[in-house]
Amino acid sequence: NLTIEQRLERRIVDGDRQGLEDDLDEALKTIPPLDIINTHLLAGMKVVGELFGSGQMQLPFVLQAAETMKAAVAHLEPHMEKVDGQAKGTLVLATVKGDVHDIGKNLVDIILSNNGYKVVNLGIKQPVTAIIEAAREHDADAVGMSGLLVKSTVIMRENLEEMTRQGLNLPVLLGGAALTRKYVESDCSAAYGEGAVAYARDAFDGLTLMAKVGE
Ligand code: B1M
Repeated sequence: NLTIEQRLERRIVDGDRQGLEDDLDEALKTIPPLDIINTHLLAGMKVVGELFGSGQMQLPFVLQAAETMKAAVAHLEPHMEKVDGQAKGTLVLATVKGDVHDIGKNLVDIILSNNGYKVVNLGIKQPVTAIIEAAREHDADAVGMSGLLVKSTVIMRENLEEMTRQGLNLPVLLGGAALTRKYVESDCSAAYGEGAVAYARDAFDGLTLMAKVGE
């Protein structure tokens, strides 16, 4: 007999969407939606990452887990508190070239959007040219890049070099599981000329950093 929290975690690991919404509605009676995501659903995703990494789970099942996670987030989103009013600032957000992972990026979008920021979410596999173009077109206050592959951390650094060459020196937020604070604050900062680069450990960190951009 699992608790509702354990059941939700299991649903992510098993990619089990049958009755997912009923379980989420039950959880919502006592747990705030963001806590459901951060504590229970992400716990399931962590297990999936470990199983996949150790060869105990095959890719199609990882994909099912990701789809279940997305469905859960979509169901919870309307229940989240929103700050109304003028946009506090604009963030152009993308998963970098060659990388399809977007669950974390989309959480950043949801959390910032709900807190009064305008987020231009470009999607996955975005070349730096598209990011620069969108930053100019939308007169962005900051750029956010997400990526989960080790390869993506190199791409991010290259993107920063290209942004410098193109004369874009907006504050940049970098996030994703393969990054470390040290890599962002040393290698990436060094690659970004005049611009400022910050490491966002999670989506709330992203929110805190965006608030600093506006100061
Ligand atoms: Co992939 N995958 N995957 N995968 N996958 C990882 C990343 C991996 C670590 C798994 C493992 O081996 N243990 C591994 C990378 C290894 C490496 O690079 N060294 C890996 C691999 C190898 C791959 C493929 C290459 C597998 C293959 O094809 N053989 C392939 C790559 C495809 C590609 O990108 N070209 C692949 C594919 C997939 C799926 C499509 C099946 C699926 C993604 C579905 C999707 O996103 N739509 C998937 C998944 C689900 C994972 C794991 C299991 C979970 C990722 C996730 O969604 N986590 C992952 C394991 C892991 O991360 N340890 C893994 C939950 C999410 C909320 O966390 O995105 O980290 P995360 O976001 C966090 C923070 O990082 C931060 O905030 C969030 C929390 O609040 N954050 C930001 C993220 N971006 C931010 C931006 C910000 C601020 C904060 O501001 C800009």
